[in-house]
Amino acid sequence: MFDTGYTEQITNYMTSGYNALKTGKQTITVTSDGYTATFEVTVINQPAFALGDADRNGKTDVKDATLIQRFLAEYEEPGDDQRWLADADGDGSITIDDVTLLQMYIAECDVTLGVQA
Ligand SMILES: [Ca+2]
Ligand SMILES: [Ca+2]
Repeated sequence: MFDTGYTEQITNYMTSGYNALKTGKQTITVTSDGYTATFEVTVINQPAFALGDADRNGKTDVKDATLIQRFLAEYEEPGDDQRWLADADGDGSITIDDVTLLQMYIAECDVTLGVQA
């Protein structure tokens, strides 16, 4: 990356990488006319539900772990916010690791949601 000092107002652009439901640092990519620029932003608004609360009932418990297993088994399709809520370790995808981490969290093991074990 380099900075030419050249500035142009762009109106025809696309952005990607922004997830309003995810707090913390996010990298947004803006694409226009074949040029891309990335910005790092920090989202501080708290989402409506806590990470791991996949069924959005305000509690993080074994029902959430069960629901995430249902997502994994494709019995149920997670909504956009549920994709984030169910991603207990915050690595961007819903896997059995999220179920395991959530179960450990529920069992009051020394784990932190949003951090990969
Ligand atoms: Ca719940
Ligand atoms: Ca995950």
